[in-house]
Amino acid sequence: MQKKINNIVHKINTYLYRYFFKQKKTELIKPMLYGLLPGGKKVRSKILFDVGSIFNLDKKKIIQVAAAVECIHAYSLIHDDLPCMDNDNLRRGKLTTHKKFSESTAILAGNSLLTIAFQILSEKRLNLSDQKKIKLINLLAESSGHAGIAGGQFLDLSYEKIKKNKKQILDMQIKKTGKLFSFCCLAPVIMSGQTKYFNRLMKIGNEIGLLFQISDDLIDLRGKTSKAGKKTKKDLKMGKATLISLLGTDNTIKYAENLKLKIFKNLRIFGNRSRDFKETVNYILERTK
Ligand code: GRG
Repeated sequence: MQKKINNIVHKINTYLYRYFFKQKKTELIKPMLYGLLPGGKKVRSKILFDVGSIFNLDKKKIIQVAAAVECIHAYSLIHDDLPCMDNDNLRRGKLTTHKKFSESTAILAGNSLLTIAFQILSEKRLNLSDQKKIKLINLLAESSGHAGIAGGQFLDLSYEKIKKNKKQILDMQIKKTGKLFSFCCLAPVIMSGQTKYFNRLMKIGNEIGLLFQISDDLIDLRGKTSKAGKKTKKDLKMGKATLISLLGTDNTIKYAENLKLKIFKNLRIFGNRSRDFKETVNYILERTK
């Protein structure tokens, strides 16, 4: 599994370095690249590859879409670490972008990573019909904005130190984390034109996002800063609304195990073609960083 992920990391990093090398040489390139590379597990890209292989898609196209996703993801991490949000000094084992550069630079580098994601998806060299590209761009915009990552982050911050129920926590986490995973499950459906699988993969994507968020919360609770590459044991201190704070650790683990079974059940229709995907789901649940 780690070998497969390393292979994907290498492919995406190479694509992104080359892409950035071709950009106009501006002052923001350095902080953008700092927040983007190296580092990062590239789990979202792995999911894109896994679903891409279910639909037998060309890996070159998947790499380009994955590069766009990693730019959005890096943007969200840079902004998440800002003093006005989670105020963190460490990310991916190094100083956060605003600590390394400055707050305003981190905001602008983040904004530029957001827009470059759409630049990548609208490139001529992404060999898809214009109609498919527009669909991808539309879905990625929807997944990142007020009804997706940004909206989820808003809820996450406004729920601090307030008791929230399960429905509210799940809604916040599906937006904050699930929507980008959902995009990774749906992009290959759009690219392949096999739209009859849209709803099934949207559901799977949201659930994988939830699973990922639960494992992230467990790492925060039990993990070491040195291993995680970011400060752990923060959620409790900040009064974050998580499933762990509501249900307790044991029940949250049970919830996650159930979620995994649901995902596996929904993948059954794809038979052996979903083997890599299932491996990734197990990895998400068992990861320690
Ligand atoms: C609209 C994109 C966008 C951002 C603005 C700041 C913000 C709003 C959203 C924050 C979203 C956020 C940080 C969600 C948490 C998701 C999560 C568990 C991130 C950790 O992902 P990993 O572990 O990170 O995959 P690596 O470093 O491995 O890439």
